[in-house]
Amino acid sequence: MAVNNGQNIFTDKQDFEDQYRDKFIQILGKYYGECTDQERYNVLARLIAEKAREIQSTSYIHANKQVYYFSLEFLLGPLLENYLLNLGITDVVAAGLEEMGTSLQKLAAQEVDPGLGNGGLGRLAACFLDSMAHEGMAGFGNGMRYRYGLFRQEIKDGRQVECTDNWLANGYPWEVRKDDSSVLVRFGGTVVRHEGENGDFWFSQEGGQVVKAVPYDVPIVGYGAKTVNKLRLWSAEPAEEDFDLDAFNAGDYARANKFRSDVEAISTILYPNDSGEHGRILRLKQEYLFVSAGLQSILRAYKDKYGEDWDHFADHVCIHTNDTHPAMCGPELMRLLVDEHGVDFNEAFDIARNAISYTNHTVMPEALEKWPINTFRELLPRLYMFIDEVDRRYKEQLLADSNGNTDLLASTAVLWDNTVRMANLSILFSHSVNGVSDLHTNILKQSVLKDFYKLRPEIFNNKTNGICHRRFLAQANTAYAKLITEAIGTGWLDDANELNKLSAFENDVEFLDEMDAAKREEKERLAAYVKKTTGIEMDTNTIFDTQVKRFHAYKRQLLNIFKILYLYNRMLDDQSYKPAPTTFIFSGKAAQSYTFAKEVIRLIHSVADVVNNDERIEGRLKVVFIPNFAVSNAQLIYAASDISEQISVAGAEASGTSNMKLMMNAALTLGTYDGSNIEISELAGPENIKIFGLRADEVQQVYASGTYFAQNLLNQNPTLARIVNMLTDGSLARLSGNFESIHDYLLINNDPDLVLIDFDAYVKAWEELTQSYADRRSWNARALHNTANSGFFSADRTIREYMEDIWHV
Ligand code: TH1
Repeated sequence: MAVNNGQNIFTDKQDFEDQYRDKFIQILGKYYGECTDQERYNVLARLIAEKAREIQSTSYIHANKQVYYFSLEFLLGPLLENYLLNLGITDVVAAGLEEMGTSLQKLAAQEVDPGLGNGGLGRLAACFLDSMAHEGMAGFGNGMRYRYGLFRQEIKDGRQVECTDNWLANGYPWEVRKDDSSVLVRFGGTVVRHEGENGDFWFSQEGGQVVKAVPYDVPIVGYGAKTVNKLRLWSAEPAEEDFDLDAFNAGDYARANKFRSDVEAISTILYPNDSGEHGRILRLKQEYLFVSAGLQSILRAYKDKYGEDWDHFADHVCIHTNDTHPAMCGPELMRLLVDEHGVDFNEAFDIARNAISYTNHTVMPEALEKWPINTFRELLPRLYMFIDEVDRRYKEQLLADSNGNTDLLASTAVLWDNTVRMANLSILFSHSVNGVSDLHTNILKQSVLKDFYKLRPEIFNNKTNGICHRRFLAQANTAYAKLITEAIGTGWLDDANELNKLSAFENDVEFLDEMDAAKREEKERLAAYVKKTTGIEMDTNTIFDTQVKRFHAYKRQLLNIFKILYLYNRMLDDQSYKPAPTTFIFSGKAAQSYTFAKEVIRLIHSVADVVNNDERIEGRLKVVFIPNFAVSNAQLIYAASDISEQISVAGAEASGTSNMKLMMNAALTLGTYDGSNIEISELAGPENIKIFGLRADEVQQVYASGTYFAQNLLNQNPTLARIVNMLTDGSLARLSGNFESIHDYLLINNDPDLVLIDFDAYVKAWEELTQSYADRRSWNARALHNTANSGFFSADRTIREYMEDIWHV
């Protein structure tokens, strides 16, 4: 693919400057010179978005097949620099801005980082949008425009404090509101049966609450600027006729407004706290809103193009469901086809199944969505009828096929135990089910979804995750990217496999020394950010050992902390013990209601308080927690890291994606044999990664045998027992008290994530790995080998596999 050099967008920097200056008058009615940096950023983004839309209007009209990626989360990150890179106009814009007395860096710093996702799942969706556009396919995102993103994390006295993320405060210049594409979505009410004169009948849902779903479109620019797609995000508003005018006229503003606020609540926040029935209904409403609105707008566009030729719907439209959150796509598509377009029931089912595919992202039982049938039916009475009927026919068929054996029914039916099981719903309505790493897909086939696999093995497939290497390497790590491009040219931006050409430099000492300088530059950039945001100093001569991701017990941040306490204790005991000087970097958020995870964050701060302030360790160990992990600071962190901590209990992390980002940025992985770490180790080779600990099958054996007792293990391991004691003996209590609940998790709950079992192997692996850091050339050669073999993890590759095997584009 030819790389766009941007010349058809701005002929030169003067042309850019002229167009940019004009925009100020148009948009703000004042001159560039009178504006703040925030206003200047806004106008710049509006100009670039407009350029993108001009390409969009010509790029996908003729596509024969369109893919719609349904996801409740899209974690886009800042877009300006990414779009300049993809459009090929970074240099001309930067030069123009310099001419005008400002800088790209300064304006880019004004951009918000929208938190419309929790972590890996939401970021994956954003990386996929980038790759779909890069691959030149018509691939659109469909999601929710939350009024507030995931909370902003502040740290007070070592504790996480959640603050509102008012990301729309200065407007969002990339989006365009499309009033004329609004659709209505109905909740509640009753189903009415209508009869025609010749005995035919049909149903309609009447009454209840009608919500207007209003789309906001964000252009998605592909690298090379050939294709610009869009992400459509839905916002919930009251349908006009429902405003309670009587109450308003009677002066009862609270009542008049109640309906408005009830409706707007649907798109107010991302993933409300899982506790409480109210929160659960709100979540279900969110899921239905973006599913119904998205499908209605797809059907409208389809009808405009192909008329009522529904038989061929699945030849032209793919609906991909990101986890079970959009599971209602199947029955909702049927409902729309049957009730509004007169399609026959069986035909509608076939159309839906042929169009829909599903990705599973986790085996954690608590993430498997289930809704009480009563709640579900009350909120979505007509939709429920479709689920009920499809499920009834499914059960009938299955019983007939299996001679009355009910085992498969119990595991695979949708309606069971008075609940609607969303994973089962997703699978029943999909022609493809995929996991997100080799190991994860095998676990789905062999255990979590084994009965589905028995019944329809052909629908199961693996699609190992990928990441946007342009954002997370080219853009994030400017120093290293420059070095790479000087060595192998720019082809790797287009095709990440070209990173392989870097292998030729693994013995080139000059190159390896330049890598060292590049890494230091990135460390300094991170250190400056940390200094500015927290006041903490980071020594860029130390190893940057990084674990950044959501806080969750299975990800075992606790194991990492125990290692730090081990090193600390040992240094105090033995003055000749000198571990490699290391800065331990943590970053990530814990769900508001996840008490254990929040305690682990508090523990990190207490350990930092003790270790960082103890002169006896001579600054060899330093613990740094970087608040408010988000795409923007993640980019800084990955680029600056030497070690990638990927230490989940084996079998629990479906894939992981920070492991890929860190590998690409030349960090060496220290990890368990879990998720995509296994594929990393195969690509990097055993000398260039450090694997430790129990394997997934061994973990299962430990659970199954029932012979593991954490207390027994501690009785035999005094070093570890001492660390566990520190949780409650006051050693770490100075900042904010002891850690009884973590102590209980280990001893009363018997260490459910096997932290204690893997501890010795982990410490040994860390010591071996960090000892090898001293020989920096050999370290850099291994780091380079990682980058050189990381091309596989470009989301471009992942998307090509989806296109070929699932979407048939
Ligand atoms: C994550 C998985 O934990 C991670 O292993 C994987 O790399 C990533 O998805 C992308 O595939 C998940 N995030 C969520 C978020 C919600 C529910 C389930 C999952 S699984 C809200």
